[in-house]
Amino acid sequence: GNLILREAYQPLAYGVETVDLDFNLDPQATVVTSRLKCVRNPDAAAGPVVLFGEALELVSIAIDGAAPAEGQVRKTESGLEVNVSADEVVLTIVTRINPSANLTLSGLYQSRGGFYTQCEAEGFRRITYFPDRPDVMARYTVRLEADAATCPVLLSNGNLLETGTLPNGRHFARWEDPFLKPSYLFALVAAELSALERTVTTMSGRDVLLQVWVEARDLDRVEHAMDSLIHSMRWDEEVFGLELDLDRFMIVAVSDFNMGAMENKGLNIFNTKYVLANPDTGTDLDFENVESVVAHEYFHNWTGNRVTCRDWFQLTLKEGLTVFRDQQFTADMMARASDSPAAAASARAVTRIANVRGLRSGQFPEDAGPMAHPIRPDSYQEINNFYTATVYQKGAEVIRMILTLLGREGFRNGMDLYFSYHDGQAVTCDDFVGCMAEANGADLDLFMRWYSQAGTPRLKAEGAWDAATGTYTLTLSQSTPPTPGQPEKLPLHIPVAVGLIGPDGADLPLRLEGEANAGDTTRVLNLKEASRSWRFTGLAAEPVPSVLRGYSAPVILEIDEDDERLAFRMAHDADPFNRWDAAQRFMERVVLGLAADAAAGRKLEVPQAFGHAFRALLVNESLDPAFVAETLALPSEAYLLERMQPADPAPLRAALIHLMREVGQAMQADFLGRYLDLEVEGEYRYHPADAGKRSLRNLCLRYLAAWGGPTAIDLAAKQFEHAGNMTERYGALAALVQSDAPQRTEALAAFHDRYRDDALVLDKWFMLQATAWRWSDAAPTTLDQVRALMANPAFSLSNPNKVYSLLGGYFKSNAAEFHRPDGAGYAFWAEQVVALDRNNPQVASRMARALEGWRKFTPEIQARIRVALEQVAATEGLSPDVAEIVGKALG
Ligand code: DPP
Ligand code: ZN
Repeated sequence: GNLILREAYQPLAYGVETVDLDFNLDPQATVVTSRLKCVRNPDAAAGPVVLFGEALELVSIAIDGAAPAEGQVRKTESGLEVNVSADEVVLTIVTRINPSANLTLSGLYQSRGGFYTQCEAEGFRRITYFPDRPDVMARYTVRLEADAATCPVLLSNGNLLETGTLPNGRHFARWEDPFLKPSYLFALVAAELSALERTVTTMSGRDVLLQVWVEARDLDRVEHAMDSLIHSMRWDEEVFGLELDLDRFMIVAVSDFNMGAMENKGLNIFNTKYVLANPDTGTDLDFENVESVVAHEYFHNWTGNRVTCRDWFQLTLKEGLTVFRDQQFTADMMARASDSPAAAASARAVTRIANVRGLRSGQFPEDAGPMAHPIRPDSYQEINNFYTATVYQKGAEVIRMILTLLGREGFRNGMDLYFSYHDGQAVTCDDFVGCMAEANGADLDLFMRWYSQAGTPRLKAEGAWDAATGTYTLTLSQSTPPTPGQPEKLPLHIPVAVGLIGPDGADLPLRLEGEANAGDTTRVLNLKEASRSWRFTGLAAEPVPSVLRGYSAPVILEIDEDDERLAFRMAHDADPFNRWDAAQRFMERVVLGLAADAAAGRKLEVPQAFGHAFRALLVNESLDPAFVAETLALPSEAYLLERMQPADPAPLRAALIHLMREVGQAMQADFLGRYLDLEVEGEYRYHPADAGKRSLRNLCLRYLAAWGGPTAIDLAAKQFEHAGNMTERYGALAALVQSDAPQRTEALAAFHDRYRDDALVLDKWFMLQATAWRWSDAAPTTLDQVRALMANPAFSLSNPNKVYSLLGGYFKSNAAEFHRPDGAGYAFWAEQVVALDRNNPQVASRMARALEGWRKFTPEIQARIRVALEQVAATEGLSPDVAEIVGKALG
């Protein structure tokens, strides 16, 4: 593949000032006329006008209204080059494209009869020839013309100028975006849609029109997305002083979409999965996801759109920052809905826990494999492969550390300075961190290493107690393992929040050596070197350290704690995140111990101390149920496989099944008791208090079903039958799927019948079956079931959501079944990756990534995976997307 280097950035010789686009929309032959006013960039080296183009038929090109001279327009590998001598030139380019044949879902494509676009990162060049780079910012006007019957709604960015009817059943609309934008933020929609509308007043008193556009039959599922949008607007006004800058803001839902959603200026286009939710079709988690994705895309209007990225290496500039903003928003929303300060703190912690779970199961494996890259990568072959957990989630953690270092006010001052300097510009991560530093007089030079160093740092914490002086010395050391292309690592600036717990379980006021008085009970220690010690004085007894509170840095904490100490922190740690983490550490230890026993053919026994600590949380009614559910939920298999050396999915699965069964059986009365107590009365509402109860009830049900006693199965079947909302229905089905009971099949059939015409809900049905554990060797293999489900009429390889649910579920969330010893899972993977790649390389590449971490497995497993990787790598006509993934995996 072609390697693009960050260091090779050069501005283009010509930028674009204005773009006038005219679309004559037709399924097979859409004609795009583009009028570009190109202007020489005084800061760039001389050169031609560079235009990128892909899968385009060039109809004509005119230069200042005239036909080009011989040799003036040159075809290149990536598009066109136009030689001009003037400082300004107007290019008129006519291209023809075929949206109905565009199965890549990048550029202009069709979904259920409508026209939609996706231009990030490089889709605009599949619409027309253009200097399709984020550092080319221009003003756009757009005219759309389409068939009025099939496409009654015509949308583009910005403000609507004019609409009208035309002969032959056609009609048109003209739009103008008053703001400068890069081409990746262009969008159009032409389809048969209906909108939910609201008019709201912004902080400066302007009335703005909000619309959520969906198919008419989905109008009963958009209220929540609209509420989320309004909440997002208010939050950005209150927290960052940022106001909506347009008179109208639109969200459009489309069922065929590669990603979650896209922040096109004034016209966000969303995967239906992140718009549609009502109590009958969406779980509490769906409601939460809709709220956070709506917020994420809305927040991009400032962090991404008003200030954008100079080049795609800077992607985390907008994504890390915007994920950070949506995580803060979610935490605030959860806290606001809580009815007491304690509930609010717990709700915040639950949000934080979910974020860290995502990081550990999604980003840690990436950082430990062949795709490991810094949050600001140095090179790529295909930019679509770099919309990663590292750029997004770890990027958000890096922004969060800046907040920790500067404080709320300092962070806000840095943001204000960033917008005052860079509004309307395409900038770099250095520009952002530079503003944070300048606004606070802070030195963030060392901190910048987080942008350039890949790999998950290990943070080692060791304590030494000196009873004679009442001094506790905490030594923190760091190291980062080598990653591809980065054999040596340097120390990072790691903020480590620390507390000390006294023997009675209460936090101790902290006093560092040399300080006059004891102060707060949690302190941030700034580790900037390979190793450093801190001495806490004035202590009466040996404390228990609680390190990395709130998960103050995206590292792996290595600390020697015996079972007793973990149980102590599970019971007492005043930092809810660390209390949860203590439970996770204990579970991880138990599961990995059981897996080692299973691998060695030893008898499996769950340690008693673990059972006691687990039960103490389960029956603790003073804790927020949502928090309890998090503490008792197993770490993800993906994360556990990273922690197991070498990784071996079969004994790990045996260990997990054994643990759930044993615990479910041993504590059946407690699970049942909590289950019965936590019933939520009344009409469904999406509210953290209710959601927390449902979450813990569903967790109890899963443990009970894992045990599998008849009362447990009856309970699950009853919940399924009488469920008043999707959270309960899905929770019951998820529990039943983890059993061999006949009710499993009945419930799956009933669920399918009820939602047979509901694509989004069926995604859950596909996913549950693809990810289900096999509780009995007599059950059909998951691979056989996945193959059978592919033949279901509701399944389609060309719909990304279906692929992510069924194939993605199997490849990425069912390790033991996917890595079956006969290698049939890998052969199936190779077959599907190659088939997908012919139509949609982005989706294929995501599936391909399921095996990139193959070197962590046992040698026998590696040998089998290698065969499949080599098979895909040897396939002719592989996309650059998949080629980069398998190439790096084998490299
Ligand atoms: N820029 C988009 C987002 O993350 C990419 N899908 O919101
Ligand atoms: Zn984003």
